[in-house]
Amino acid sequence: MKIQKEQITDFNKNGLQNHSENFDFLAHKLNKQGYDVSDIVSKLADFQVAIPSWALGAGGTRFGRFSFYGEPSDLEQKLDDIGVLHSLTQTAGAVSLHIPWDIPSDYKAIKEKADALHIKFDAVNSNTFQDQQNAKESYKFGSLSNTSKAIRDQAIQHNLDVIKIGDKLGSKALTVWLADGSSFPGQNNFQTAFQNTQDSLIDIYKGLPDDWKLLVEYKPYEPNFYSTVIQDWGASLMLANGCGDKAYTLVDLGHHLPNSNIEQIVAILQLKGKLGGFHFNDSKYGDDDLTVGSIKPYALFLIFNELVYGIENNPQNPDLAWMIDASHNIKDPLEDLIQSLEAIQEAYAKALLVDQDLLKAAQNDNDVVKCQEILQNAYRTDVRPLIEKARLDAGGVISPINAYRVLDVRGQLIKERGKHTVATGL
Ligand SMILES: [Mn+2]
Repeated sequence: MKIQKEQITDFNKNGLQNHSENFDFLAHKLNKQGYDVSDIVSKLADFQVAIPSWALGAGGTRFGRFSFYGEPSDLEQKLDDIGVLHSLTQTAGAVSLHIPWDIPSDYKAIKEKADALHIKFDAVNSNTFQDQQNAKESYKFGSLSNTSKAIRDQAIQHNLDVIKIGDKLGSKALTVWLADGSSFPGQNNFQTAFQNTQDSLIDIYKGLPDDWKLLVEYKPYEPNFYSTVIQDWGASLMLANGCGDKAYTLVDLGHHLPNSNIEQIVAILQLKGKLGGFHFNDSKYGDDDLTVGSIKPYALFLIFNELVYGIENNPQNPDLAWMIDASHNIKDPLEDLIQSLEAIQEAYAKALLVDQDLLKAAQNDNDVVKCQEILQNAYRTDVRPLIEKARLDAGGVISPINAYRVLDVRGQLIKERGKHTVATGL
């Protein structure tokens, strides 16, 4: 299924008048306050978020999985789905592949398809959290941290293979997330597990092409429930520093204990030039992988406020790899992703409205009330006309969710693929 330009133009006809009125009203107001509206709109249009190749099908929980009809059954179809998202939103111009779930069978064909859909290959993800068919060694008790050298070597080799696959597609980063840890006290020696992980990561790092990054993701618990080898940003940063300049910390919003101050974590990592990647989702309790912005939109805004500050003020920090890392258990995955993309753009737009000079002055005056007013004035602004404008300028639709439903995308996909397809890797 491919969305045609005429479909987009047709769809936009109905809402154009309304959009223009709303945009003009907001732009006039913001211009009067000294904002450069066209600069904000062009920053929004430039902001692209990678869609992970495992997010196009229905996810599940350990209690079950409920199929969603018309799911993509191979990588080609997954790219088609991202193409649909990108045509409508103009903000999903990248894919993040999971290996081995999505190894291309024909690299040239896959690259051509992605090019035609204007999709880039972002970070590639390795998988040593489950055993692969015919694998010699098992990761039941850990991979890069394992006490067995043979198991560590197999896990290192897998990561080196993933780099080779990504390199053929134009990826520039490897993301490593480990399930390694222990479920019971005494099961692991913390120091040995950490040292083994560091040594293994150094071996992987040695295989990294010069223009690549190694992104080290952390998570406090799950699937191990007593300890995780890379449990927090401190552990990740130590491991990244132990590897070298091309290794960075990756922050996943759901990988924190409740009430962690994530905005402070991203601020300090940027100051140190060590924030490499970012995974979006939302959560109420743990790594719930819910739609971005569905539970704590204000927290997301505060995080974006720090990210925007860092992008402006920390040239020592590289461009970030942005990715949605969510699971879709009861919603249509494509609708869920559209909602996430919208929430990301909204938080970003609001953060761009924070007057950093005014905030700095209020901070220097210790005017606590004014500091809060500055942040919340930005947060309370309805920025949706700015996002619509950015999408329209780039060739997308005014309202992606409405367009998705009016064009009956899911109905078309079911017609093309049938009801009972299951996406790989789930
Ligand atoms: Mn993640």
